[in-house]
Amino acid sequence: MNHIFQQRLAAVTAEHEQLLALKNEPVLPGNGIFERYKNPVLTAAHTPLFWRYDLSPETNPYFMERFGINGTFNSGAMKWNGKYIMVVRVEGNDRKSFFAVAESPNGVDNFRFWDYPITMPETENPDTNVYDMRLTAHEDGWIYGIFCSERRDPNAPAGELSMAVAAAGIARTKDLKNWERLPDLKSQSQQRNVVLHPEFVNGKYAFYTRPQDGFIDAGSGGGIGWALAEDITQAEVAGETIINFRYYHTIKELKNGEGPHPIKTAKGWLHLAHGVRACAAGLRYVLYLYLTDLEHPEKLIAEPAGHLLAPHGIERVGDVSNVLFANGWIADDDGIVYLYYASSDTRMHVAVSSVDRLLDYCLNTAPDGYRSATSVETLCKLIDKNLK
Ligand code: M1P
Repeated sequence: MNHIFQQRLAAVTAEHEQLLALKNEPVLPGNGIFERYKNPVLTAAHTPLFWRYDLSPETNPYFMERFGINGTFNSGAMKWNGKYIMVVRVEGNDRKSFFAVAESPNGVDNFRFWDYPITMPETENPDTNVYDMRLTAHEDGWIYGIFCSERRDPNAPAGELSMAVAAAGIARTKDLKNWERLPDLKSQSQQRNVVLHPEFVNGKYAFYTRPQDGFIDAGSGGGIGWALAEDITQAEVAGETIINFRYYHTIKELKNGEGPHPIKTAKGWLHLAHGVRACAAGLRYVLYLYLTDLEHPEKLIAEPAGHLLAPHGIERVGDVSNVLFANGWIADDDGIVYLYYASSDTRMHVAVSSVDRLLDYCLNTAPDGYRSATSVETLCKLIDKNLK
């Protein structure tokens, strides 16, 4: 038997097993709102060796990678059959993303990929790239995956190879293995970060949208939108309204987008979203929370100023640096919330909180006053309270 092959197979297998079995632990004392966990929960190195290597010494004598994985990020999440599930955006070295399921028994470590990635059916207009799935177990009985479908702009001039069109792809499943692809969401504008609300609203399917002027620019889009659709099998954005606006000199002045579908709580729908601003280092993506009315999920009740989570330490660096992005969280039956977030378009992390704590944060953190003077007012009120 080939010596190099055997040696490398043993070393790579041992390293992989050690990584998958690594116990995670909270970083304490934290800020009281949530606890970050020490290790990323998924990286490219977590993907199965039988995805990356040809395991035959005859056809792969040097035991070299035959299919490179570049990143595992922007994952949808749900609790399913007692397991913590992520539908992960896996990106190959060829820059194509695809979806794959990883599961953990406890939500914070030991995530393992299922043997096969998801084979997502295409529409008659094949996607070039698919990514960032939001999972919704809808009250109609289906599990929906809404994701970005990207295709080359048909109006791109010859030789212009980066103009693209983003649309919301829609698929549904009962077992996370077999997916039925429905027509993409019809919309006047390009769409990314589209999310399906878990309940019917006035008997209709409700979508959180993100109208955008171009593939990258939200432009005049205004913020996170809301649209109702009669029929999920022919879903169309008609009469979109903006429910979470962008503002000058805030964490979301350039763009924002809904994260996973909101969590239903006694005090309203708890939303997680990302906000983007531009700076000399490029775009900075952070995560923020807002709360909407239980009966009218499109009506804002509360929104703390600023970010909930921003890139920190190693999270700052990756393929697209200075980015936190979240499209999956799980609210467990005991009220614990597992917030899965990706850093720098590279890897997945978890932060743990609870519905009570996130509501407390949402309802008792001052909103943005949009001026330095109002921030100082807010701070002085707290200092007064503490020092009197
Ligand atoms: O690279 C950062 C993120 O950029 C896009 O998000 P948005 O449409 O809000 O700008 C997406 O491509 C996302 O996947 C990516 O993480």
